[in-house]
Amino acid sequence: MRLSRFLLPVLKETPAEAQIVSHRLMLRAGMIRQEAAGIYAWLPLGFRVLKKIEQIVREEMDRAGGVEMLMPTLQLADLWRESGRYDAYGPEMLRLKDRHERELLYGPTNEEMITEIFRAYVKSYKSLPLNLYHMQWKFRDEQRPRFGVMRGREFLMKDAYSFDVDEAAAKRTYQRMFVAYLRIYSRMGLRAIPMRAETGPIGGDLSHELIVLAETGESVVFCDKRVLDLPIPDADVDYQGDLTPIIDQWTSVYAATEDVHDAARYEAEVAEGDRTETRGIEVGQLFFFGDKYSAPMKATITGPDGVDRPAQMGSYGVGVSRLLGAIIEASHDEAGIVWPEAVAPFGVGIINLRQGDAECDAACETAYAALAKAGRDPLYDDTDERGGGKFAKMDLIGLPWQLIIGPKGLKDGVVELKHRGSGERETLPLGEALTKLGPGRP
Ligand code: 5CA
Repeated sequence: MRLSRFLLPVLKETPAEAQIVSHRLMLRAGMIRQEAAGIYAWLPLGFRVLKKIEQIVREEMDRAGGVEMLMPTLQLADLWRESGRYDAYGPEMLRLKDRHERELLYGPTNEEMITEIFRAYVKSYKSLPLNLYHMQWKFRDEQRPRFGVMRGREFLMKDAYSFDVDEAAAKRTYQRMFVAYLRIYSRMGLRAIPMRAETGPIGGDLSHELIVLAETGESVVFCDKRVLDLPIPDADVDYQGDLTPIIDQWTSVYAATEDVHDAARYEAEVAEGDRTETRGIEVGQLFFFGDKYSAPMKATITGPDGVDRPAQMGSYGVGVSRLLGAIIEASHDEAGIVWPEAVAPFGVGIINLRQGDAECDAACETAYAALAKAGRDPLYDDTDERGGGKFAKMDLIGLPWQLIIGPKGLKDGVVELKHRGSGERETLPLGEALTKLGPGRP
């Protein structure tokens, strides 16, 4: 991508309305634009990161046996009357009417709709387990939308819904999602800890929130700091096998949100020096709720014994748009964002220090073509802004690598390569820099 053909409206001033660093940096880096309270347009740079995050979530869901689909944002109120949640949900639900006076709502979550789809098509235990997911915009009319994409009113969620023949099978599905979630966040460079949690309006009696520790988080949490060192399962983890040892390892170390915190247990189980009471960002949540929806909505399954019973269900959410904020909270410095490689909007930024100079332009074009060919997604700053402004902008938007090409260096046959995370710089011939950045390189 050539910057001159892109839309990157970076702000020089710090926006006054933004209280936390991720919100400030997303606005300053031209990633999002507020269209109404808690409602954002995703500008090209932000959109690219959103897509990267979606793709990681998709790959890990598919690996764990998930099947992707897409449900609409608008739902019929009558569907929610079947589960009893239409009245119970309260003012967070955006309710509307169509031209025929039919009552609709903008979905805050999809348990009812997926249960309706399931009961229309699936009747036998032979079709189970089934784990359907989608990535779709949700609307919750939050009382206090704040912190940018962290607590939006419209936000992107990955929500998965599982159906099993009995409770034991449903718990195995829950375990598969537990493991998939460990991998999802770790691939984005985040340490998200599964913590025992309250179930709220989704319901059920077993739930974990995935929490990224951060001072700016909205959740108060208590954990044993040894949980921070537990190993993340490899990509070749056997989802068909017994995952209990992994789950036991993670759940035997104390980690709970404020709502379910057990002070006596905490003090008994956690050594004083390991007690960590802090705040965190909830980037996902797992729920097992049995027949809470399948019983009232009559989503029954014929078991091997010929008896019909409500399917055993769970749901599993990832806050896809919130994750941009969480990643930035965890990875930034005073100059701007420092994207982990896996979610960076572009792989390399090319800075042309003298646009219009034949030699500089030619070297930049060579680099641009080679990096594009190598699949490194270069962003070429081909504007005629001065060097200082280009450096500040590249640091702000946080691409992992910067390739700096100027007339002085080229006279000596060299360019400069800067690693955004460590700040390390290296002066080397262009060819070597391109080899270094080539396919398969970090
Ligand atoms: N149906 C279930 C799981 S599929 C569900 O709705 N779960 S949830 O309410 O916990 O939401 C899932 C995730 O969405 C949360 O963990 C959080 O990361 C994200 N989320 C929830 N509310 C918001 C919000 N207002 N803004 C941004 N992200 C949100």
